[in-house]
Amino acid sequence: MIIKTGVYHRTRTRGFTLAEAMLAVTVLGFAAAGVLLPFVSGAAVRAEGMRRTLGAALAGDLMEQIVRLPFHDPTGVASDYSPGPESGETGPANFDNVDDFHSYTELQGQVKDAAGAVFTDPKYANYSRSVTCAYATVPPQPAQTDPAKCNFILVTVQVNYSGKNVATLSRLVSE
Ligand SMILES: [Ca+2]
Ligand SMILES: [Ca+2]
Repeated sequence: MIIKTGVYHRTRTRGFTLAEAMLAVTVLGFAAAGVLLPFVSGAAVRAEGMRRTLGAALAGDLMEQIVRLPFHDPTGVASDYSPGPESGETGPANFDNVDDFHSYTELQGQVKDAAGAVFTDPKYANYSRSVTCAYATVPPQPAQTDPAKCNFILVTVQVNYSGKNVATLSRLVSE
């Protein structure tokens, strides 16, 4: 009986059964997936990082363009505190005060440089930008519902990539 058991063991160690081989292949498959996954997600993270970096630059560029304008419209009515362009103001080229940029939008593929020309480089093709301007107060000033009593404008620039927000920049402009 002892000798037979020894022979049995030698037979068993000659090779893998089909089930064992399949198990080994499965385990190797999982191991390979585990090794490759970090590389795949690493590339995705890098691409996302680049989108956000360019998005933040586009937000910053537009913000610079906005905040260098005067707080009040130079030719408008001093009591006009309704955000948005005045009559005849059609775009950044003739916007003459900060709140003219309220609701300003550049649709996807229409993002413009500081001179007003649409970027032709394909890397800008999926970006869009939008702006809101809201009259605001800053503590310790009490909150005001009347914009005429506010001496700040909160400017917010949002940049999207294929409709997904990649950068949002807010700045307070004082009167
Ligand atoms: Ca204006
Ligand atoms: Ca205005």
